[in-house]
Amino acid sequence: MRLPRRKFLRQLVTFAGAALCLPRLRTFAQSHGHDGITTSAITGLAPFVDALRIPPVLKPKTVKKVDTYAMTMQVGSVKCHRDLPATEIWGYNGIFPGPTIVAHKKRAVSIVQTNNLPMSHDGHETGEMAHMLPAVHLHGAEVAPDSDGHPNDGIPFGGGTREYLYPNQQRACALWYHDHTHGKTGERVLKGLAGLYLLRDASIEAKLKLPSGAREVPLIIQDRSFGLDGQFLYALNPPTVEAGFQGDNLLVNGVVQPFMPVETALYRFRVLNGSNSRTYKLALSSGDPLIQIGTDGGLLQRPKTLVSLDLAPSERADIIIDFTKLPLGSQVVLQNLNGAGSTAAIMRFDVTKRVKETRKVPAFLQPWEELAESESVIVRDFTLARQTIDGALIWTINGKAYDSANAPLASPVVDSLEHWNFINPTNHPHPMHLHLVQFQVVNINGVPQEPSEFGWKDTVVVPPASEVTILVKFGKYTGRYVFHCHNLEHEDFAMMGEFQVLPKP
Ligand SMILES: [Cu+2]
Repeated sequence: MRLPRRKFLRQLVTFAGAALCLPRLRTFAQSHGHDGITTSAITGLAPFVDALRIPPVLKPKTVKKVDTYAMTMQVGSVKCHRDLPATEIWGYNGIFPGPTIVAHKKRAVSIVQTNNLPMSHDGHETGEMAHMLPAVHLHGAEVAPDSDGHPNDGIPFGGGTREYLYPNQQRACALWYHDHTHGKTGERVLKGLAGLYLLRDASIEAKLKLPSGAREVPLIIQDRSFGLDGQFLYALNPPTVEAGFQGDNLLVNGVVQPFMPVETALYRFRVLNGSNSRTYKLALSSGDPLIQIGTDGGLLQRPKTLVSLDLAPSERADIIIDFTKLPLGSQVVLQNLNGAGSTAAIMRFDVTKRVKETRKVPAFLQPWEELAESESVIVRDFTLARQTIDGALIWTINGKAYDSANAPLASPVVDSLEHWNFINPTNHPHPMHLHLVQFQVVNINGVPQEPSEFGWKDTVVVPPASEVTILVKFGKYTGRYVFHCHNLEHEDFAMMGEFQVLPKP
């Protein structure tokens, strides 16, 4: 769907104005502070009373050496906490979070997505809003444009389908698939449309003897607020458009502050911040370190031993926690040092069984391939701004609100290197995400960085009043892709642009 700019801006105003008839809105429960926190009607949920759930791994049907899957976007129901009624969700295959896909390097995956979501969720989605068709984006993937979930490539309601083809030629890493409806991403991801996609490379991971099987655990961290009826609260009021939605309950894999029994062993956690706008600072209550072995784009060169780890929306961290030295009965809380009260604790590990651990954290993980800066030819500046247009607050890149009818903001050439400077004069952080590529962080506020310390990234936080420079290598794919802030309310309110990769002249 291509909307002329004026029409798009009108739609934005309508969207902002339409907040009062958004599904599941509970106006009595809304906070109007400036932090974007939506206050639950149900407070004081007891932490650590429900066990961590692990999203099921979907089994592929294999056709001609391509792992093929079929998924259906549909309404489902989930118990997020012992003391909450069931919550209605929108999920891939009707579950929250969606099923995990395990893919293998150099082996393609095809996923046919079917849209059986309700066209009129609560009778209010009419007119232009009803035409916001869901697109599925595999975050972090190097794919052809028609499989990237561009907002123009939405899947029709009423059983429409689209096939996404993922070649999996890139470095192994944890990716995630999620809804990418323009103007509705925040609401639809919050309703549950997100899942993990683990791309493995047996030739590297087996040699490292990393914890595996039941000791490799996905942790999708999200925040939600609940109405008295147990439903997710979501409203686009000025504070949430300003700061992004923040819930006052922390969930892991769809469960409010779960507990997880562990043995005295090493565990590998594939952590994803799947929240709309909340940034976590992870730490262990035991004072033990988090050993980070990977980032968005795969394994680091060497493990990093961290007292705490910051994770912005859509960032992933591959971490090892060593429980070997803890006495039986120990309880270790995974904390959020950025939080307070109900948002200070994420989950708890309970040491319940003594075993002998033979694995060790490898000293070296994989060789680092530094992009050579001297080859970089093009430098582009992107200024991130908060603006008011026609009375509505929106977020822009280089003065432009996203509109797929706009000319691309950048036109790199295949196989070229570019410096992209993100300049953030606002008082909010913006986790900037580029589709298609993994990049390297080379400079922050004029200070050169050691890119290997950051690892391969597809999302980088640009702090308030800061400037971050990344080095990007555009590969073989040509065509139009988006880049945007991954604070989903900022994204929905237009902090998104396109780049068009051109063939060699
Ligand atoms: Cu932002």
